[in-house]
Amino acid sequence: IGSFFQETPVLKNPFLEDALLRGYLRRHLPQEAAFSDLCAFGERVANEVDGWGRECEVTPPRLVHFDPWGRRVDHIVTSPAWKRMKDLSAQEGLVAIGYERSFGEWSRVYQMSKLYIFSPSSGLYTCPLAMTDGAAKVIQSIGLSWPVDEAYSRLTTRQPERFWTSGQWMTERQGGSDVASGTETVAVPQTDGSYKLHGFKWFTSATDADMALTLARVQDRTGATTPGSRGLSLFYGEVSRDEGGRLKGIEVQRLKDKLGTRQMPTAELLLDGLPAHRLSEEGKGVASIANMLTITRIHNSISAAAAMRRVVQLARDYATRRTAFGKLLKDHPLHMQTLARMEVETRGAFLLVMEVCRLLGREESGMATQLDAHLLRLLTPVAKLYTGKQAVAVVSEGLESFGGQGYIEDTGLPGLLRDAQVLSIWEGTTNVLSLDVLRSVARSSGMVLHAYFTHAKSLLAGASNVSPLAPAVKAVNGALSELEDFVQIAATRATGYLELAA
Ligand code: MFK
Ligand code: FAD
Repeated sequence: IGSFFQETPVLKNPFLEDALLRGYLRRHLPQEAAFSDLCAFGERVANEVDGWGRECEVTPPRLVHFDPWGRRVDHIVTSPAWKRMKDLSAQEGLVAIGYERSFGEWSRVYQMSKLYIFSPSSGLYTCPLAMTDGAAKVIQSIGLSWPVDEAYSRLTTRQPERFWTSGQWMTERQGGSDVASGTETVAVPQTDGSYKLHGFKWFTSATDADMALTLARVQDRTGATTPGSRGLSLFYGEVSRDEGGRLKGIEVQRLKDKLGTRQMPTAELLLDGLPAHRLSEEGKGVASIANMLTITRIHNSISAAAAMRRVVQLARDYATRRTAFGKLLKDHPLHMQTLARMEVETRGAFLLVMEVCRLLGREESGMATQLDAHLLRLLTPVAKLYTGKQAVAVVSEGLESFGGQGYIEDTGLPGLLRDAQVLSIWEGTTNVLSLDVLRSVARSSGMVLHAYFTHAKSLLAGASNVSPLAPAVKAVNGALSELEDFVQIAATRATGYLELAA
């Protein structure tokens, strides 16, 4: 049999291993407190949390429909590691940091840096955290009054025993992208001003959440509803149980059998009289949940960049251990070229996503200019759709860099690829987000594009100070102006086409 065994790639502190992340933070957020927190968290991720993430993967959730005596209970049983992730998330402030704003306009960059380190080891706990963050953002923007003030304080707390997560129930069988015509769920008004929801939610992730934001159509006295987007309102519902242990107004139909994200339950839910409160004006549901979409799409982009970073870190480490043709992989120029290409993609993704986080932080701390606001609206879908695609390509290439071992399940590597595949599907598919980019251009009369080109030129202006680059910068500036004219015309045409198609 022989005595040779392949060496395992070692996960080192993902913060200390990431020169780009540290360099970026040193430039923008040089506070010692943030550095030492990220360093300590990185140590914890490598030595403790990564093992829990693996436990979540090998102990997926299961649904228990009935108790031993035949009563319907609909219990989603999750692993102890999944529950530890919840406590850890509260303790480490993975949602709270964004709302405490201790680092002012840089608080989002700090929060997202922590999530970036955490994500590939989190056993997909980043999914409920994204939706929790999104729900807190929606509630904050609507106003912290009853009945959601208590929910907000629980979503943003650092105390594990008080911490709540939220679901985001939008997709129904008829339409996940086309929520406007696909939503059949109705909200029946009650005499006390609350509602009861009846409908079927086709995909609900991290369904062990404590509450959810969802969309439904308010019924009038005759039972009629308004079709399309103008008939949708935003609702808040708590997931709770009656004295008999039965879910109030919800039946868990089944758990989805998924390609990836297996660590986390995704359920089909029958809403059968779920008690709920309307949060938006009637007919303003989509516009009101848009804040949640912005936050979850940014989280998605962070997860995509983080998956790329993780596979590159592991592949680099492996290249220092594995020998082929008489030398280490790192001494094969062709292999290093492959790793270098992955590194470039990862860096590009990281910088794009961090720019979006920076803009979000500026907007939330009241520092954003109009240009910043336009850029945030434009770059959020761009970053989500682009990094989602990059993640699949880079992680796939990354698996190949381990040779056959990259295909072997208990190395933990294949899960990275499975989980990357969802990033371009949920929270808006690539094409749907492309249309969202056009929507943002159209609604702003082209101002978002103008903001983009102004921003690109200001970045170039920085480079023109480096004298060897000056002629190139001048040429690119000219090209950018021409491109802006061209893109504005194309966008106007595309918008006209969209209106025709609608
Ligand atoms: C690891 C990280 C993981 C992250 C968590 C993942 C968990 C999984 C969770 C999910 O997948 S949840 C389901 C996510 N579903 C989607 O993302 C739906 C995809 N479809 C779209 O995004 C459609 O574009 C959309 C449903 C929003 C279109 O709806 P409409 O009703 O056809 O759009 P319309 O009429 O253009 O817009 C209605 C209003 O919303 C308008 O405002 P006004 O009423 O004030 O005019 C729009 O401006 C506004 N709006 C739409 N999209 C917006 C937006 N506002 C800001 N930002 C946006 N992106
Ligand atoms: P469709 O809308 O039917 O899209 C099918 C195809 O058509 C796509 O390629 C799409 O790009 C394309 N398409 C659609 N419209 C257009 C158009 N106008 N122009 C061009 N192309 C178009 N949803 C929730 O609400 N909550 C959750 O927690 C949740 N969790 C999920 C977990 C997982 C693991 C998965 C896979 C999905 C989850 N979803 C959730 C659902 C997800 O958000 C939807 O699947 C997604 O938005 C796409 O909707 P759909 O499945 O109806 O696809």
